[in-house]
Amino acid sequence: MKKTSLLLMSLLLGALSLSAQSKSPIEDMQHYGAEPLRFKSLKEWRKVHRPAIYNFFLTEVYGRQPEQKLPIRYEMLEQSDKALGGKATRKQIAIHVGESQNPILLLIYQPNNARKAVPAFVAMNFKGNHQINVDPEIIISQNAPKGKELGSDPARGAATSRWPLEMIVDAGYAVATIYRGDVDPDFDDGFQNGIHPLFYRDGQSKPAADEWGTISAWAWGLSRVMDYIEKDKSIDQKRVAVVGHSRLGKTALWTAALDERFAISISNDSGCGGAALSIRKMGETVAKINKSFPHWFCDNYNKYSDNEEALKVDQQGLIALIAPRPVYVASAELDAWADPEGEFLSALNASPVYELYGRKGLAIDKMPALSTPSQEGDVAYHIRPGKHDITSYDWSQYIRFANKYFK
Ligand code: GTR
Repeated sequence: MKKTSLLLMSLLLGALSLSAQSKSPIEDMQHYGAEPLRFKSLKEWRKVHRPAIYNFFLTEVYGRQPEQKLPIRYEMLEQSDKALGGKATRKQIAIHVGESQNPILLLIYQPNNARKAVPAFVAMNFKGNHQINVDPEIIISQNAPKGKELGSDPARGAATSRWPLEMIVDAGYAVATIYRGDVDPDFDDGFQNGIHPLFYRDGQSKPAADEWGTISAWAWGLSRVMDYIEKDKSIDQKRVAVVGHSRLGKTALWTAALDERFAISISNDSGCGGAALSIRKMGETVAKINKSFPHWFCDNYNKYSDNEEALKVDQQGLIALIAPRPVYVASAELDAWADPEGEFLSALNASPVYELYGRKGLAIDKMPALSTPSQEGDVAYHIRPGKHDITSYDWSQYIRFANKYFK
């Protein structure tokens, strides 16, 4: 061979291997779309498809959490067994992250007189721990809404209807909650507040395109609650459900996908970027959510704005990642923004993966009538009358479902 053709040949080979290297695993990934996830064997799911789908959500949707670990310290601020009229113990714990002066405040109510460690619902709240109940002892976070909105104390108990604490405690469960703003305030400030900056590498000022947005940060916070529960012998770490409403429902699903210590995941009206299939473009779409909430997902997710067809896997993949652990998806009739049918279809299309584990997925294949929960399978679903909200009806169904596994 002539010298020049040898040179050309090696150039060509070099270019080929370069392009092979730079091709991301996402481009090479199979396109599952929004279809039912049917595979030949559990082995194939675990070896091939699960890792690919996991990587997709990790790097294209919510963003990777940092590998770096910061020292975490739990400080018991207050404890009383006189809560909720004497039926519950209230605990308030400051979760100190690294050098941060801004702790995450964990509030727990758990039944008194339990003979052994109790199961728990872990849930994030929207406006501060003090809004979940009128209990005057609840410590108000320094990050909670201030000024006029709070006044002397008017917001205390403002979200009581979303937190039927007595019903939950009477059913034998603990409730453990943290305020979203203690982990990462819910607005776009270029990731300068909240926990993100604590993890920046030298010279880094915002997360890379595949690194965590706010939902992944909230999920990180919920995992720290689980770390606490592992230390508290009065709560059974093996019987913990993570539950969330709306944006926090998206978070509850992603938290359970990331952290296998959560035994059940419950998505209440989570909609776009949660349980709902994006491909349907009903109600909120990927473009709309990225525009209104540019901080929730990782930067890579912008690729899918008005481009849902390019999503290698839709949100049924997120539910499948939680399998074989039970998942509950719930919708509200008037919540068209969250696309109830899209939420139902995700639950349905994730179900074949549950069957690979020898479990039963969703027990129905058509949307059920209002207030007719399907809880026979390990994937459950209900749609209730009313608007976008989490109500005591929703909670009563979650308790019934959790009882199936925890009691
Ligand atoms: C809406 C948002 C939804 C949902 C909801 C909520 O504004 O479009 O995705 O998360 O907020 O969290 O209540």
